Amino acid sequence: MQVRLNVFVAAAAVLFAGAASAQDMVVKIGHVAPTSGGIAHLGKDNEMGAKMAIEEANAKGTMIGGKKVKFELLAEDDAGDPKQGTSVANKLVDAKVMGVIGHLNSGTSIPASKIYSDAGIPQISPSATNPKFTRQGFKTTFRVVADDVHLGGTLGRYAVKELKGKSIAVIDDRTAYGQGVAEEFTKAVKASGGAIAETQFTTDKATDFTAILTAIKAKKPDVIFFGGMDAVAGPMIRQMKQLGIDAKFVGGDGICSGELPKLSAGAMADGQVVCAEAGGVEGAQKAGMDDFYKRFKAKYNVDVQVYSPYVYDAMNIMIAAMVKAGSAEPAKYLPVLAKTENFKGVTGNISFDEKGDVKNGALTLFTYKGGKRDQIAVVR
Ligand code: ABU
Repeated sequence: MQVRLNVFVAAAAVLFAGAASAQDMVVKIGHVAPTSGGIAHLGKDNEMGAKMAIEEANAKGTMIGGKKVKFELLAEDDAGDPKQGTSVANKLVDAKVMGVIGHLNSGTSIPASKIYSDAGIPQISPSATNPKFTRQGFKTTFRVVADDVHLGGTLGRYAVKELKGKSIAVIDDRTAYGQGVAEEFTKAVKASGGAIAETQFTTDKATDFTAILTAIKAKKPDVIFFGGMDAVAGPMIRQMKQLGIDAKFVGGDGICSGELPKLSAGAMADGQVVCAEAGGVEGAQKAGMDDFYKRFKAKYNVDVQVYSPYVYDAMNIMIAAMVKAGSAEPAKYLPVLAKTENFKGVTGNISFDEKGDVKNGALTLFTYKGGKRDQIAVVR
């Protein structure tokens, strides 16, 4: 009889493990990224980072205000489209999420931030780098990566001083991110004593760059900067090779993915591409990032693209603020979140400034060798 009772208790424990019990408090957190379209691989990378953080928080039995919490991830796809971005932002507000991690793109994060601000819901972007995102005066808006002033500025100086660019061409995809980072790059080139030989534009959906690359080729470029994402950069690098353009190809975090070599169909030469991730760790902190990369690969059987560690940290920062505040109510934990100081994340120690930006953000410069990202340096 006792044996049967034990079997029943064990079976019930298995059945209910992982499900919210009557005493559990359910806390919904939204995540938004483009999980369809050209940069779906980046959006899925972000979403997996969010899921990993949520699952770990649930597994360790996180308590808020004396209650065990079951976090629920409401993952939405904005397709990188500003209109769809605002539509899913409204959907998440209606679903009564307590916070949002996202969006991935600046072009979606910026319009969505007004909706979250109006609803009083904290939003942390792990990857939107346009400076405007945190400069709108919203108390609910945060980001855990450096911005385009830092990205474009560093790359502009690098193009002149390290790559010794004499004929520099600039292309951007006319998105909030692409245009913004290209403008900052251009300013830094000029401030470093360089000059821009040619400026061309494309879109974030374009696939044929023959006309703009032909115009650039006439200027005999030694450096081409692209403000845009890897899905466009890959075919652009391939077409540069087809047109016989032997120039360095430089871009921000949007091109700095694990997928870029595949997207360029192997057309990039070793050391030809220089890009910058909008964060970075060095020294003793590198162990945390390396460990995340390993755990991510073990869990999902795919490599990190760029941003998933930043999503993971953003989610954990939000949860830590709820725990510290003893409440998941946005009005209660928002002031605690804003005071985040020295949070020990896998992407480094994170503190927010008065705008909601990461303090003293780092960048990591990479090139590609043998089809793999190869670190050049971490710079602040
Ligand atoms: N930071 C690059 C990709 C995301 C964005 O800012 O649009």
